[in-house]
Amino acid sequence: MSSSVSVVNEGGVAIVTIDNPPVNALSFHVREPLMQALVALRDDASVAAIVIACAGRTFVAGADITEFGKPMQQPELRAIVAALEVIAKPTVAAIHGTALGGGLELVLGCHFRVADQGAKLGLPEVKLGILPGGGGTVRLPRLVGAVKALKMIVSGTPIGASAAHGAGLVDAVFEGDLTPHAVNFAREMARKGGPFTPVRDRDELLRGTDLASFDAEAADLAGKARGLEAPIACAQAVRNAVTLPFDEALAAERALFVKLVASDQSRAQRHLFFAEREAAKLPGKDVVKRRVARVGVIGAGTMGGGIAMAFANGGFPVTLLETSHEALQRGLATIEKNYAVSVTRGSLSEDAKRQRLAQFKGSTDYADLADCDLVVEAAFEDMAVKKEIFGKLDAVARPDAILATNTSYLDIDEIAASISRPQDVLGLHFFSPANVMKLLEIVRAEKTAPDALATVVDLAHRIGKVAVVVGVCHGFVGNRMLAARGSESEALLLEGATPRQIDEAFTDFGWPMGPFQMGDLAGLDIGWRNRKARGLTAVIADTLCEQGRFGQKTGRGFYLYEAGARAGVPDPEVEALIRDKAAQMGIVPRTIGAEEIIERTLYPLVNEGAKILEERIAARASDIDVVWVNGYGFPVGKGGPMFWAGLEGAARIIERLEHWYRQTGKDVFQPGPLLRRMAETGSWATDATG
Ligand code: T1G
Repeated sequence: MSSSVSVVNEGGVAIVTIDNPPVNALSFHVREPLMQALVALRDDASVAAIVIACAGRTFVAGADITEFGKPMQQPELRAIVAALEVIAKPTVAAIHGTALGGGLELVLGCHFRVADQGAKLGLPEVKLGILPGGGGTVRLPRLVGAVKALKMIVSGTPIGASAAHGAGLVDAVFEGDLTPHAVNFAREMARKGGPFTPVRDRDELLRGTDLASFDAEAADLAGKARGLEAPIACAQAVRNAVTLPFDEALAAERALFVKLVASDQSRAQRHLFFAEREAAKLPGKDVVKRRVARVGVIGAGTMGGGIAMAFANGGFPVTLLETSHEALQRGLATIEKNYAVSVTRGSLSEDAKRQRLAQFKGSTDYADLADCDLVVEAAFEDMAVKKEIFGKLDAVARPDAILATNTSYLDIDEIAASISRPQDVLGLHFFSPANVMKLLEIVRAEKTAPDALATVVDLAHRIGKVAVVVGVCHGFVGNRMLAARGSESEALLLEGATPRQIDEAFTDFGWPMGPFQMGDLAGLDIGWRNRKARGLTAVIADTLCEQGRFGQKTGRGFYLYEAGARAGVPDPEVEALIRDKAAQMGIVPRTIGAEEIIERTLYPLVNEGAKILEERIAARASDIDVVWVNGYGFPVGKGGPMFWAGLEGAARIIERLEHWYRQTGKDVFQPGPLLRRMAETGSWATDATG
C-alpha cells in the first residue's frame, strides 16, 4: 500500500482509507494505489464487503484542481469508478466532512453510501467553470431524479446528510464514529446477499422524468448564467442522462468536460479559487493570534448594524454602541427586522434568529466596551468624528484590544497616530450590506502590529468573509479603482451614450448591473457627498442629486422606479438633462458602441490596479481580482480585472488607452512600469512577489 491509501481487513470487511491532507483530493498519488487496492479486494476471497473511508477532517473534496491543465496521469477517476461498479461484493462509502466533486462521484460508484450527520455532499464543479467529469451528471440523476440533480449540479451547492438521505443519495446517517457503523452496514449487506445493483443500472427514477418541466427548470437556470458556459453544459449533461443510454451520456459528459476545462472561463474561475485562499496568507512567519471572544461595534446605522450582524452570525457576542438610546433602539430594531425577513424567506429558523439576537448587548456608554477584544468603529465618515471616537476607545478599551475603523476613504495612519496605541489600529472595510457581502478589505496601517493583522484575517474567515489585506491610500483598493472606472462614465453620457446603453454594455460583459444601476441602488448621494468633500464634480450626477434624485430610495435617479420597483426604467427627463448639459459644453453627441464603453471604463480600472501594485497597496494582482469579484461583482468568468487584462493583452490595453486619451483631449497616456512589464512578459509579478 501507499501512505495515501491503506487497507485493513476487519473480519471480512475491507476498510480502504484515503489519507491525503488537507482535503483528501484525488491526486495521482491517491488514484493509483486506490485502483490497485480495489482490483486486489475485488478478487480477495477473504473480503465479503468493502468500505471506502477517509482520514482527516473530510471525505474526498474533489479531484486535485492543481492537476488541471496538465496531462492527466492514469488511472483517471472515471476508471476507478468503473472498477468499483463491477465489484460483485457490497461497496459502502463512509462520508464525513464534505464529499464534493470527484469525491461524490467516487461514492456514486459504490453500491451504498452512509454519512455522519454533519456531512455535506455536492458537485461544485460549475463554480470552477467546468462540470462533473467523473460521471456525476449521469449517476446522480439515477439516485435523486433528474430535476434535483439538475439543481444540485447547476448551482454547485452541497446538501446536508439528512437532505441527502431524504433524496436517496445516502442510505443511512449515523452519529458518532462513522467507520464502525459503515463496517456493520457493509457486513449486514453482505449477510443479506445481492444482487448489488450499481448506480449506472438504476434507471427507474429517470424513466419518470417529465422532460418538459425539466427543460423549463433548465431554461430558468440558464437565464441566470450571465454568459457563463458551465451552467449550460451542466444542464445539457443531466438532460443527456435522461435521454441517452448510460455510456453515450457518459461520453457526452466527457466531451463537455474536456472543452470546458480548457476554456478561459474555467481558467479564470480556477484562478479565483486559489486567489481567494492566497489572499488570506500573510508574509513572514506565523504569529500568535490574539484572543477574540467579544466584539464591540460603534454605530448602529446601516454599516454598523450590518457589521454587528456579521459577527453575531459568526457566533460572537456583540456590544453595539450608539450615541443615544433612540439611535440604539432604531439600530436594534433594524437588526431584528433583517433577521425576521430571513425567517420569512426560510433562510433562517426562528430558533437561530433568537440565538443571534441574544448575542447583542446595546449600550450608549463607552465603558461597556471595556470587555471587548475587538472594537469596530462604523460612525460618520468624518476624520474629526473618528479621532474623537478613537480617543475615547484609547481610554476604555482593554490593553490588547484591536481597534478597527470601517472607514471607506479616510487615512487610517492619521487615526492611528491620534492615540497611544497605533499598533492596535487597522481598517476593517466592510461592503454594504455588511452582513451579506463577502469581501472584507483589511487595511494594514503603517504601525499595525503583525499579530493584530493575523488575528483579524483569521476572524474574517470565521465569519465567512473573503479577506484581502490592503494598504492605506484614498479608497484602498476597491473604491480607488472604482473611481478610475467611473471617471469616464459621465464623459460617455455627455458624448452620446445613454445610461441604459452603458449599463447594458456592462451586463452584456457579465456584470450583475452597470454603473448607473449600481449608483441608483447604493444611493447617488453617497458619491455626491464624497465628491463635495474632495472638491470634485460630476455634472450629471451632481445635478440629479441637487434635484433630490438619489436613486431607488427616492424613486428617481438615473432611472425612474415605479412604486417599489427594483428595476428602473429610462427617464426622458434625465436624457434631456444630459443633452442640455452636453450642448452647454459644446459637445456634439455621437453613437457610442459597447466596445468603446468597456475600453474607456475597464481599461482605466486595470491601469489603476497596476499602480496599486506598484505602490504595494496590494501584495498580489490576484488580491485585486478577489476584491473586484467579491466586492463589486466583476464577472467570475473573466477572473477579475487583472486576470482579464491578461486575456485582453496589456499591450492592447496600453494602445487603446493612448487612443482614448488622444480622442478625448487628455494628456498623453503614460503607462506605469508594471503595466509595461505586463505587456512585455504577461506577468503582474512585482519584485515583492517575484
Ligand atoms: N484540489 C486541490 N487543492 C484543494 C482542493 C482541491 N479540490 N480543495 C481544497 N484545496 C486546497 C486549498 O487550495 C487549500 O490549500 C487547502 O486545500 C484547504 O482548502 C472530476 C473535476 C473542501 C470546502 O471544488 O470547496 O472534482 O491554501 O482553505 O475552507 O468532477 O477547500 O492550504 O495551500 O478551502 O476548510 C471539485 C474545492 C474539484 C471543492 C474545504 N471540488 N474545495 O474548505 O479549506 S473539481 C471542489 C473546497 C472535480 C471532478 C471534478 C474547500 C473545502 P492551501 P480551504 P476549507
